[in-house]
This record gives sequence, C-alpha cells and structure tokens, in this order.
Amino acid sequence: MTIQLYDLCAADRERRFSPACWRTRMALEHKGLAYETVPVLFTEIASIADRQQRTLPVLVDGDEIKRDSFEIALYLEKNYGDKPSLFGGEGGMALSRFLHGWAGATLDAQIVRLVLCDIHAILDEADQSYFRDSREKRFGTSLEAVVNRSDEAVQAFRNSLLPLRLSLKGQNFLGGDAPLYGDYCVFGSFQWARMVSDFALLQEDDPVQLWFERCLDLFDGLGRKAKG
Ligand SMILES: N[C@@H](CCC(=O)N[C@@H](CS)C(=O)NCC(=O)O)C(=O)O
Repeated sequence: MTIQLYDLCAADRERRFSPACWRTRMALEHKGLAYETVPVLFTEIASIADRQQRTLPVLVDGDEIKRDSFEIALYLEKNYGDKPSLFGGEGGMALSRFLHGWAGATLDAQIVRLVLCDIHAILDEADQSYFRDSREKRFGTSLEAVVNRSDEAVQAFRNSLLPLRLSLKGQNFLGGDAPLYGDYCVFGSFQWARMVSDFALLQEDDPVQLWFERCLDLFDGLGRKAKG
C-alpha cells in the first residue's frame, strides 16, 4: 500500500503550508518513496487515521502510524535503509536532532511573528476561529498584536540567522554538497512562510535565500511548484 502523508491544508486544499509537514514531504522525496498526500484542515486532525492524532504530519505506512516529523524521519531511515540516507550516518542523525529542535522552536517562533495574520487569512472558516482562539490563548494577545514587521524586527530576525549564513557561504547545503535532513528541517520553516505570505523574509542576495532557492529546485522543483 502506498505511504500516506496527512498534510495540513488551507481553505484551498491544494495549499499545504505546515513547516513540519514540509520536512516530512522532503524526506519522502529524498528517499525516493512513492507516497500520496491527504489534505487535512486543523479542525479535521482529530478524525484522521486512528483518531488519536493532535498534530500533523502523520504518516501511515501499512499498519504503522507515525507522528512527529523527526520520529518519521527516523522511521524512514530505519525502514528504508536501502534508499539514500537522510542523515549520512549516526553523527548526522545527532546533528539533525539539533536542527530539528532549532527550526521548530526558535526559527518557527520568529517567523510566526511575521506571518501569523497571513496564516489566518488563508484558512477555512472553521479553522479560522480555531486558529484565532488557540493562538490568542497561546500568545496572550490578539493575532494582530503579535505581528511585528517593523524594520528593526525584520533586521533582528535576519541578524539572528548569522550562523546559518556563515555555514551556507562555504557550502551549497547544510549537509555539504548535497542536502540532508537538516536542510529539510530549516527549509520547512522558510517554505511555511512562502506558502502563506509574499512578505520577503530575506534579501535576495542573502546566502540563506540563495540556499533556499536551491532547496526549492530539489526534486523537480517540488517546493517551487507548490501552490502558495
Ligand atoms: N514537533 C512536531 C510539531 C507538529 C506540529 O505542531 N504541527 C502543527 C502544524 S505545523 C499542527 O499540527 N498543529 C495542530 C494544531 O495547532 O492544532 C513535528 O515536528 O511534527
């Protein structure tokens, strides 16, 4: 049976914007596995697969139901060991764990302050009210008050990417000459913003932007062609 990836969608179900789902999508492509994506609204998550799920991505592979993008990457690496490695060995796996944590906790938390209202704008009506309620509880203020696109805020965000920028000045991908799962962890964050907003997070000549463009071209331009 083909692998199924339950993938967060906007009101337009072709619009897939979750950073974590993008990480898994790129991992499946890297492995060269056949899969299909199943679009899921926020308010539909509880009714998918075994009805035990609270977040996406969820991957169903035969009898296996896997959640959490990093757990899914580990599962794919272990079960499809004959396919290209996502980590390039044990050390790469350990370092990817750091990039997964940094992208999910730090990078996503910065980006959300630039695009939160854009996310809300593309959601289906029921999802809009779920999203507003849950995020306003989380942030303790309105969605509108969270967003700060002042020059200072944008510059501070760009400055915070210096370690990424320095790495990517000397190599094409975080994984070296070719991408590894660590690249997809960080790619997911920038692709999330790109799928929901036309706000330019980075300057065109920023080495991080140039790396992102290279990632958009991977797998026959999957990321670039995606509907945003
Ligand atoms: N650490 C998890 C994060 C998963 C996660 O938070 N997914 C979001 C979409 S990016 C979600 O499903 N949220 C559901 C909700 O907020 O109700 C992973 O990497 O899979």
